[in-house]
Amino acid sequence: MDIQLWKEILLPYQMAVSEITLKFNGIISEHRNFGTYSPIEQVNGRVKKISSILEKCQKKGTSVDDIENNIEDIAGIRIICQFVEDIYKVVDMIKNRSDFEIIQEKDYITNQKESGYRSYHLIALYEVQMLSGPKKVKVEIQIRTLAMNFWATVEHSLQYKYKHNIPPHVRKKLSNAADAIITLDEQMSEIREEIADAQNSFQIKANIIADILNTIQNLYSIANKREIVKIQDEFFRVYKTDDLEKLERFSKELDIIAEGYRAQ
Ligand code: 0O2
Repeated sequence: MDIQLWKEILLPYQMAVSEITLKFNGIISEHRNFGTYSPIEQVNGRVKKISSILEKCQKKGTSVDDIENNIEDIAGIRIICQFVEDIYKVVDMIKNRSDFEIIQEKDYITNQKESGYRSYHLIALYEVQMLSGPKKVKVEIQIRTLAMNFWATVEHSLQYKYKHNIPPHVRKKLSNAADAIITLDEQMSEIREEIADAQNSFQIKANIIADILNTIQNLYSIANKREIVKIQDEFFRVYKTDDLEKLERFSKELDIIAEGYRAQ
Protein backbone atom coordinates (compact mmCIF):
# COMPACT_ATOMS: atom_id res chain seq x y z
CA MET A 1 0.00 0.00 0.00
CA ASP A 2 1.51 3.38 -0.88
CA ILE A 3 2.06 6.04 1.75
CA GLN A 4 -0.68 8.35 0.39
CA LEU A 5 -3.26 5.59 0.77
CA TRP A 6 -2.11 4.91 4.36
CA LYS A 7 -2.53 8.62 5.12
CA GLU A 8 -6.04 8.55 3.66
CA ILE A 9 -7.01 5.48 5.67
CA LEU A 10 -5.55 6.74 8.95
CA LEU A 11 -6.87 10.33 8.77
CA PRO A 12 -10.43 9.60 10.07
CA TYR A 13 -8.87 7.62 12.95
CA GLN A 14 -6.62 10.59 13.79
CA MET A 15 -9.67 12.85 13.75
CA ALA A 16 -11.57 10.46 16.01
CA VAL A 17 -8.70 10.27 18.51
CA SER A 18 -8.32 14.08 18.63
CA GLU A 19 -12.06 14.66 19.07
CA ILE A 20 -12.54 11.97 21.71
CA THR A 21 -9.54 13.01 23.83
CA LEU A 22 -10.79 16.60 23.67
CA LYS A 23 -14.27 15.52 24.80
CA PHE A 24 -13.01 13.43 27.73
CA ASN A 25 -10.60 16.18 28.78
CA GLY A 26 -13.64 18.47 28.70
CA ILE A 27 -15.32 16.21 31.27
CA ILE A 28 -12.27 16.50 33.55
CA SER A 29 -12.29 20.31 33.18
CA GLU A 30 -16.01 20.50 33.87
CA HIS A 31 -15.57 18.55 37.12
CA ARG A 32 -12.63 20.78 38.14
CA ASN A 33 -14.71 23.83 37.40
CA PHE A 34 -17.56 22.64 39.62
CA GLY A 35 -15.16 21.38 42.29
CA THR A 36 -16.57 17.85 41.95
CA TYR A 37 -14.66 14.58 41.81
CA SER A 38 -13.88 13.38 38.29
CA PRO A 39 -14.01 9.61 37.71
CA ILE A 40 -11.61 10.26 34.83
CA GLU A 41 -8.10 11.11 35.97
CA GLN A 42 -6.29 11.22 32.61
CA VAL A 43 -6.99 10.57 28.93
CA ASN A 44 -4.51 9.57 26.26
CA GLY A 45 -5.05 8.69 22.65
CA ARG A 46 -3.00 7.35 19.80
CA VAL A 47 -3.33 6.05 16.28
CA LYS A 48 -1.59 2.70 15.83
CA LYS A 49 1.71 2.93 13.96
CA ILE A 50 1.76 1.47 10.43
CA SER A 51 4.46 -1.00 11.51
CA SER A 52 2.26 -2.22 14.40
CA ILE A 53 -0.76 -2.52 12.07
CA LEU A 54 1.29 -4.65 9.66
CA GLU A 55 2.56 -6.77 12.57
CA LYS A 56 -0.99 -7.31 13.86
CA CYS A 57 -2.22 -8.31 10.37
CA GLN A 58 0.58 -10.86 10.18
CA LYS A 59 -0.22 -12.19 13.68
CA LYS A 60 -3.93 -12.51 12.86
CA GLY A 61 -3.28 -13.82 9.36
CA THR A 62 -5.53 -11.14 7.85
CA SER A 63 -5.15 -9.03 4.75
CA VAL A 64 -3.75 -5.49 4.91
CA ASP A 65 -6.47 -4.48 2.43
CA ASP A 66 -9.19 -4.90 5.04
CA ILE A 67 -7.63 -3.40 8.17
CA GLU A 68 -10.70 -1.26 8.84
CA ASN A 69 -12.72 -4.40 9.53
CA ASN A 70 -9.99 -6.61 10.95
CA ILE A 71 -8.10 -4.31 13.34
CA GLU A 72 -10.16 -2.94 16.20
CA ASP A 73 -7.59 -0.67 17.78
CA ILE A 74 -6.29 1.53 14.95
CA ALA A 75 -7.73 4.34 17.05
CA GLY A 76 -6.96 3.78 20.72
CA ILE A 77 -8.14 5.82 23.69
CA ARG A 78 -6.89 5.10 27.20
CA ILE A 79 -8.81 6.43 30.17
CA ILE A 80 -7.05 6.29 33.52
CA CYS A 81 -9.07 6.32 36.74
CA GLN A 82 -8.01 6.48 40.36
CA PHE A 83 -10.30 3.73 41.65
CA VAL A 84 -11.80 0.52 40.25
CA GLU A 85 -15.33 1.86 40.99
CA ASP A 86 -14.61 4.82 38.70
CA ILE A 87 -13.97 2.46 35.78
CA TYR A 88 -17.56 1.18 35.91
CA LYS A 89 -18.89 4.75 36.22
CA VAL A 90 -16.93 5.72 33.10
CA VAL A 91 -18.17 2.63 31.23
CA ASP A 92 -21.81 3.54 32.06
CA MET A 93 -21.20 7.13 31.09
CA ILE A 94 -19.81 6.12 27.68
CA LYS A 95 -22.67 3.67 27.12
CA ASN A 96 -25.19 6.46 27.80
CA ARG A 97 -23.63 8.88 25.33
CA SER A 98 -25.13 9.30 21.90
CA ASP A 99 -21.78 9.78 20.12
CA PHE A 100 -20.57 6.20 20.74
CA GLU A 101 -22.16 2.99 19.53
CA ILE A 102 -20.73 0.14 21.57
CA ILE A 103 -20.15 -2.96 19.48
CA GLN A 104 -17.99 -5.02 21.84
CA GLU A 105 -17.15 -5.10 25.52
CA LYS A 106 -14.35 -6.97 27.32
CA ASP A 107 -14.14 -6.92 31.10
CA TYR A 108 -10.58 -8.02 31.85
CA ILE A 109 -11.08 -6.84 35.44
CA THR A 110 -13.66 -9.45 36.40
CA ASN A 111 -11.98 -11.86 33.97
CA GLN A 112 -8.30 -11.12 34.41
CA LYS A 113 -6.09 -12.33 31.53
CA GLU A 114 -3.67 -15.17 32.15
CA SER A 115 -0.78 -12.72 31.88
CA GLY A 116 -2.20 -10.79 34.86
CA TYR A 117 -3.50 -8.00 32.58
CA ARG A 118 -6.52 -6.09 33.91
CA SER A 119 -8.46 -3.37 32.11
CA TYR A 120 -11.96 -2.72 30.73
CA HIS A 121 -12.18 -2.55 26.95
CA LEU A 122 -14.96 -1.08 24.85
CA ILE A 123 -14.95 -1.20 21.08
CA ALA A 124 -17.19 1.56 19.77
CA LEU A 125 -18.18 3.13 16.49
CA TYR A 126 -17.58 6.87 16.39
CA GLU A 127 -18.61 9.19 13.58
CA VAL A 128 -16.25 11.79 12.12
CA GLN A 129 -17.14 14.36 9.48
CA MET A 130 -14.88 14.03 6.44
CA LEU A 131 -14.97 16.23 3.32
CA SER A 132 -16.67 13.31 1.60
CA GLY A 133 -19.31 13.07 4.35
CA PRO A 134 -19.76 11.30 7.68
CA LYS A 135 -17.64 8.22 8.36
CA LYS A 136 -17.93 5.76 11.24
CA VAL A 137 -14.65 4.36 12.56
CA LYS A 138 -13.91 1.74 15.19
CA VAL A 139 -12.28 2.96 18.37
CA GLU A 140 -10.88 0.86 21.20
CA ILE A 141 -11.34 2.49 24.61
CA GLN A 142 -9.23 0.97 27.39
CA ILE A 143 -10.30 2.00 30.89
CA ARG A 144 -8.04 1.13 33.83
CA THR A 145 -6.77 2.40 37.17
CA LEU A 146 -3.42 4.13 37.65
CA ALA A 147 -2.11 0.93 39.26
CA MET A 148 -3.36 -1.32 36.42
CA ASN A 149 -1.79 1.09 33.94
CA PHE A 150 1.56 0.91 35.72
CA TRP A 151 1.55 -2.89 35.51
CA ALA A 152 0.40 -2.98 31.86
CA THR A 153 3.03 -0.43 30.81
CA VAL A 154 5.86 -2.35 32.45
CA GLU A 155 4.62 -5.69 31.10
CA HIS A 156 4.23 -4.24 27.60
CA SER A 157 7.87 -3.04 27.65
CA LEU A 158 9.02 -6.48 28.77
CA GLN A 159 6.98 -8.14 26.00
CA TYR A 160 8.81 -5.89 23.57
CA LYS A 161 12.22 -6.54 25.13
CA TYR A 162 11.78 -10.34 25.16
CA LYS A 163 9.94 -10.40 21.79
CA HIS A 164 6.78 -11.85 23.40
CA ASN A 165 8.80 -14.60 25.11
CA ILE A 166 9.13 -13.40 28.67
CA PRO A 167 11.28 -15.91 30.65
CA PRO A 168 9.45 -17.83 33.42
CA HIS A 169 11.28 -16.14 36.33
CA VAL A 170 10.29 -12.67 35.04
CA ARG A 171 6.75 -13.92 34.32
CA LYS A 172 6.50 -15.12 37.92
CA LYS A 173 7.56 -11.72 39.25
CA LEU A 174 5.01 -10.01 36.97
CA SER A 175 2.33 -12.38 38.21
CA ASN A 176 3.17 -11.55 41.85
CA ALA A 177 3.14 -7.84 40.96
CA ALA A 178 -0.31 -8.29 39.35
CA ASP A 179 -1.60 -9.77 42.64
CA ALA A 180 -0.08 -6.86 44.56
CA ILE A 181 -1.83 -4.43 42.20
CA ILE A 182 -5.20 -6.07 42.98
CA THR A 183 -4.55 -5.63 46.71
CA LEU A 184 -3.42 -2.03 46.20
CA ASP A 185 -6.58 -1.18 44.21
CA GLU A 186 -8.76 -2.85 46.88
CA GLN A 187 -7.08 -0.95 49.71
CA MET A 188 -7.35 2.34 47.86
CA SER A 189 -11.07 1.66 47.29
CA GLU A 190 -11.54 1.26 51.04
CA ILE A 191 -10.38 4.84 51.65
CA ARG A 192 -11.86 6.16 48.41
CA GLU A 193 -14.44 8.47 50.01
CA GLU A 194 -11.80 10.05 52.21
CA ILE A 195 -9.37 10.60 49.32
CA ALA A 196 -12.12 11.99 47.06
CA ASP A 197 -13.32 14.37 49.83
CA ALA A 198 -9.78 15.68 50.35
CA GLN A 199 -9.30 16.20 46.60
CA ASN A 200 -12.70 17.90 46.28
CA SER A 201 -12.08 20.43 49.03
CA PHE A 202 -8.64 21.13 47.56
CA GLN A 203 -10.24 21.80 44.16
CA ILE A 204 -13.08 23.91 45.65
CA LYS A 205 -10.51 26.01 47.54
CA ALA A 206 -8.39 26.45 44.40
CA ASN A 207 -11.48 27.57 42.42
CA ILE A 208 -12.55 30.10 45.07
CA ILE A 209 -9.04 31.56 45.28
CA ALA A 210 -8.84 31.82 41.49
CA ASP A 211 -12.24 33.63 41.47
CA ILE A 212 -11.15 36.05 44.22
CA LEU A 213 -7.86 36.90 42.50
CA ASN A 214 -9.68 37.39 39.23
CA THR A 215 -12.21 39.76 40.83
CA ILE A 216 -9.44 41.74 42.58
CA GLN A 217 -7.60 42.04 39.29
CA ASN A 218 -10.76 43.35 37.59
CA LEU A 219 -11.31 45.84 40.43
CA TYR A 220 -8.00 47.51 39.55
CA SER A 221 -9.62 49.15 36.53
CA ILE A 222 -12.72 50.39 38.38
CA ALA A 223 -12.03 50.83 42.11
CA ASN A 224 -9.66 53.21 43.90
CA LYS A 225 -6.20 51.92 44.89
CA ARG A 226 -6.67 52.35 48.68
CA GLU A 227 -9.85 50.30 48.62
CA ILE A 228 -8.12 47.53 46.64
CA VAL A 229 -5.17 47.44 49.08
CA LYS A 230 -7.66 47.07 51.94
CA ILE A 231 -9.43 44.21 50.09
CA GLN A 232 -6.11 42.49 49.39
CA ASP A 233 -5.05 42.72 53.04
CA GLU A 234 -8.38 41.28 54.09
CA PHE A 235 -7.99 38.47 51.56
CA PHE A 236 -4.52 37.53 52.89
CA ARG A 237 -5.91 37.56 56.44
CA VAL A 238 -8.80 35.22 55.51
CA TYR A 239 -6.48 33.04 53.39
CA LYS A 240 -4.13 32.51 56.34
CA THR A 241 -6.99 31.17 58.51
CA ASP A 242 -7.20 28.18 56.11
CA ASP A 243 -10.97 28.17 56.70
CA LEU A 244 -12.98 27.27 53.57
CA GLU A 245 -16.23 28.77 54.89
CA LYS A 246 -14.56 32.12 55.61
CA LEU A 247 -12.98 32.09 52.17
CA GLU A 248 -16.39 31.39 50.58
CA ARG A 249 -17.99 34.23 52.56
CA PHE A 250 -15.20 36.61 51.58
CA SER A 251 -15.62 35.66 47.92
CA LYS A 252 -19.39 36.41 48.05
CA GLU A 253 -18.81 39.76 49.78
CA LEU A 254 -16.19 40.64 47.20
CA ASP A 255 -18.65 39.83 44.40
CA ILE A 256 -21.17 42.28 45.94
CA ILE A 257 -18.47 45.00 46.15
CA ALA A 258 -17.47 44.39 42.53
CA GLU A 259 -21.12 44.44 41.46
CA GLY A 260 -21.53 47.81 43.22
CA TYR A 261 -18.57 49.27 41.35
CA ARG A 262 -19.83 47.94 38.03
CA ALA A 263 -23.24 49.55 38.64
CA GLN A 264 -21.68 52.99 39.20
P1 0O2 B 1 -0.59 -2.69 21.63
O1 0O2 B 1 0.84 -2.65 21.28
O2 0O2 B 1 -0.87 -2.20 23.01
O3 0O2 B 1 -1.46 -2.01 20.63
P2 0O2 B 1 -7.86 -7.64 19.06
O4 0O2 B 1 -7.33 -6.24 19.36
O5 0O2 B 1 -9.19 -7.93 19.70
O6 0O2 B 1 -7.84 -7.93 17.63
P3 0O2 B 1 -6.59 -9.16 21.04
O7 0O2 B 1 -5.12 -9.03 21.34
O8 0O2 B 1 -7.16 -10.50 21.15
O9 0O2 B 1 -6.79 -8.61 19.62
O10 0O2 B 1 -7.46 -8.18 21.93
P4 0O2 B 1 -7.25 -7.87 23.44
O11 0O2 B 1 -6.77 -9.07 24.14
O12 0O2 B 1 -8.50 -7.24 23.91
O13 0O2 B 1 -6.04 -6.83 23.42
C1 0O2 B 1 -6.19 -5.56 22.90
C2 0O2 B 1 -5.17 -4.64 23.54
O14 0O2 B 1 -5.23 -4.77 24.98
C3 0O2 B 1 -3.72 -4.99 23.22
O15 0O2 B 1 -3.37 -4.42 21.99
C4 0O2 B 1 -3.00 -4.33 24.41
O16 0O2 B 1 -2.94 -2.93 24.27
C5 0O2 B 1 -3.93 -4.65 25.55
N1 0O2 B 1 -3.56 -5.95 26.14
C6 0O2 B 1 -4.23 -7.11 26.02
N2 0O2 B 1 -3.60 -8.08 26.70
C7 0O2 B 1 -2.52 -7.53 27.28
C8 0O2 B 1 -1.48 -8.04 28.14
O17 0O2 B 1 -1.42 -9.21 28.51
N3 0O2 B 1 -0.51 -7.15 28.52
C9 0O2 B 1 -0.53 -5.84 28.16
N4 0O2 B 1 0.46 -5.05 28.60
N5 0O2 B 1 -1.49 -5.33 27.36
C10 0O2 B 1 -2.47 -6.17 26.91
P5 0O2 B 1 -2.17 -5.01 21.15
O18 0O2 B 1 -2.40 -4.68 19.72
O19 0O2 B 1 -1.98 -6.47 21.48
O20 0O2 B 1 -0.92 -4.24 21.66
